[in-house]
Amino acid sequence: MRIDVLTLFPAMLDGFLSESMLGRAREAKLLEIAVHNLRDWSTDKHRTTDDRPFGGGAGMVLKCEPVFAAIEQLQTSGCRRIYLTPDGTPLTSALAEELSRQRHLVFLSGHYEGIDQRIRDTIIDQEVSIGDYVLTNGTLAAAVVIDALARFIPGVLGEEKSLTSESFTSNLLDFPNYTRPAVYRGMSVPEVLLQGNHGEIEKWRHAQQLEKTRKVRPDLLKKKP
Ligand code: 6GU
Repeated sequence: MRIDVLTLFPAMLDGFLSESMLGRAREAKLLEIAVHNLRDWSTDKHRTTDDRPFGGGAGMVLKCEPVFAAIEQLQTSGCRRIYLTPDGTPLTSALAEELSRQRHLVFLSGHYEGIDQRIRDTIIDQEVSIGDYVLTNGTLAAAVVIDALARFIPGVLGEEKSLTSESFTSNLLDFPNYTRPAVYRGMSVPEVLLQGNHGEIEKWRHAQQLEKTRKVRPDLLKKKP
């Protein structure tokens, strides 16, 4: 899969996209990611990308010219052009999985008070939010969406535990995990995990998942599995 990210803060992504699983996925060519500075498409000598809003009000608005020029240069036929914004469709595991099956994604990170509506009306295919809170700009949100979708690309997780047993696929939160030592500062690992009876371990883990989900996310229990 190919991903292009358009942002005013490319340095926010450099380290993130080179570390850990994403870094390895890129080295293995499972993912090809390019981060671009929107300023590179500004046309005036001050490298302007924003301007004052028509109608007045606080803050600045991302201009049409650099964004249209950038997206028109980067887009390919059939690619999905996504604008990261708190008023977009909420990101879910299902959406991340769907995005992971696309051949080419172009992410546009907003900034300031917003972007010119004509961009959203014409060269954006989908608007995505990562939750009900507001970030200073969409660049971290783009990082979150990329991380979430990368986990669904075959080969990215390697020997990690299977995706199907996970919280937002099964609608149950995870069970508690333990490793050696069996007793640490007087705290013992639950006996059932030390006995090696896999049927009993499965039952215990499922009960733990139900209890945790009831306590923390009762809304998940009402959803279809
Ligand atoms: Cl996608 N962008 C910004 N700026 N804030 C957010 C967000 C996106 N999703 C949640 N909050």
